[in-house]
Amino acid sequence: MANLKIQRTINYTLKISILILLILTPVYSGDPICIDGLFNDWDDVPVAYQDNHNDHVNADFSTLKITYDSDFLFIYIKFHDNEFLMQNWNEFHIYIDVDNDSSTGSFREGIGADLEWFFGDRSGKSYVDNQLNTVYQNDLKLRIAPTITSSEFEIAIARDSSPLTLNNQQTLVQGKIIFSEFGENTGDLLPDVAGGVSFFIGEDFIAGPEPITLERLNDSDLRVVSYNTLNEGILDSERQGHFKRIIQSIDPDIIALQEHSDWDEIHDIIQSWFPQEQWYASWTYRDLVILSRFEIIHDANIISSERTMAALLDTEDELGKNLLIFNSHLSCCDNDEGRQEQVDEFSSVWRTWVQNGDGPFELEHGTPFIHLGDFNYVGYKQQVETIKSGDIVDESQFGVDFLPDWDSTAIIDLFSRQTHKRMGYTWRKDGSSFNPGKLDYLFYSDASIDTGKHYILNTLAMDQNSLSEYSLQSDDTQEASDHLPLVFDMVINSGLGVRDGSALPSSIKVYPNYPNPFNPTTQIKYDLPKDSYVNIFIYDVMGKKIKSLFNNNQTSGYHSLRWDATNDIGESVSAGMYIYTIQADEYRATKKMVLLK
Ligand SMILES: [Ca+2]
Ligand SMILES: [Ca+2]
Ligand SMILES: [Ca+2]
Ligand SMILES: [Ca+2]
Repeated sequence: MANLKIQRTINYTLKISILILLILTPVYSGDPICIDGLFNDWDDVPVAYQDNHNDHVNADFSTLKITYDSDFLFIYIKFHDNEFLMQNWNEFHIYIDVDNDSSTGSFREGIGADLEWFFGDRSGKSYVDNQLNTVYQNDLKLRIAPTITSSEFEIAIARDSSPLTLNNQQTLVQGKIIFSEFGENTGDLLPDVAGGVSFFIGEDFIAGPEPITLERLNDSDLRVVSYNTLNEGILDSERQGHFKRIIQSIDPDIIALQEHSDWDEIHDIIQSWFPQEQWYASWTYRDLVILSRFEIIHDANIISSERTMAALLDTEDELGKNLLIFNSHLSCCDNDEGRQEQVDEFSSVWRTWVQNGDGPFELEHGTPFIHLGDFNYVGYKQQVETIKSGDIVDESQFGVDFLPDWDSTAIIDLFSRQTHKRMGYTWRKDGSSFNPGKLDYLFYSDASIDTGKHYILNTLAMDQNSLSEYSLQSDDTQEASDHLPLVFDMVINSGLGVRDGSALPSSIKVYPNYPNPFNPTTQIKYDLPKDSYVNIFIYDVMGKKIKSLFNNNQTSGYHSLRWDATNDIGESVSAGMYIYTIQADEYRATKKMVLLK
């Protein structure tokens, strides 16, 4: 009798437990994180742990977020204050219990860590079946952004990497994470109590990004590519075929090369790849050269180290103005002082040129300009700041700060991603201890230039169909150079220019929004042959209306509206696909657009 009672109680308890489990088992969902050094893609990811303030020695961990997509485990770490360099100058350790089993791996703060990664040392340890293996960034497919100092970082580790699958013995589904300031029991520990921060990986599939096609949005867009060709790669017979396919598929108007010191052979090669048109080449300054379909009016060295050059291109017919290109290859690696001096000097040269007209050649006020190249930015973020906003560090030698754009504002630091992957790195060397990073930059004067399409080409990330479409091979960018080409289209006339024929459109027409994909604004153009009641609404992919862009009577003619990626209450919306509809009387059109962040 007593036994039966116990049995019934057990059954009852079991039923209740299962019920509770069913109710409490959450559905885990990943997030489409782009490792690019921008963090708005983390906005919707819940905080996994908020660490105490002032429980540290040098570096005070604050916020931890954890998510995943189909390829990567993503970790976001933010500090309460100060800036740090993730791949150097620190003793930060992360411990990951990848099988959620405290009896396997190295026991630490209540978890069994099967992977320890020492960020500042760029090495780690993986424990599999009680065997210890030393691992490096490429074993994890470790990607971290930004590559410069920051108070927040986004980190990706491949879910199929050997340390996370315990040498293919498991699929990563659940684990625990600890961050430690010094890799020992001093300094800040995250979390503040033993046991780690748990994470779970659901069975949801996170689709890859909408591929960025290689073509221009409009034939009239001017395209520039910045490319460090690694030790005169284009002249290297072993690599020339890779470069030829890459450059031909990009089809640029302007090519800015770094690590290229031959002064004229390059011109013949580029010309032979594009025989239909005349190409022009600048003089080669140190290892910098600019090639262009437009005549080069002037070119010059800009700073004493010869690490920045300029070329003025005759784009009068295309832009109504000439175009100024700065091409830089700054000092490498741990030479932070050298890089800072180079950007300080650049800012002072530009200030003198703009303010006093005292430069290497005559320059018309308002000339559109971009500054691109291999900036080797792997240290202090101040060096980026100096180029962007003219904030000079050594003012005693280089003079006062100077906002570099024509409208006395900062210029724009372009954040691009790879065409087929949510990654923003432009440099990758799998045999190096350094994880891939953003070393190549493009800054542009937004007072004089609008962006069209822009991307980083990484053929390894492209599918076979896309490769075939552009006559590319999977290993092209990998074999050509340790840098990837950075492509930027300039939009000068955003479609509002001269129209021939009658003053009024003959039929109703809605054009594709432009640019698309876009960030952060896009333009929607449409023609009305007669006065109409017009409404333009924007919907998210779930079909929810998020913005009424226009809802009123409108006169016949050529119209355009801008959408700044905000909803009806003025909040910025998240990256992704959106749908816009235009209704004018009985006419209705629906089109898709993609917001990139
Ligand atoms: Ca990001
Ligand atoms: Ca802390
Ligand atoms: Ca374990
Ligand atoms: Ca702590």
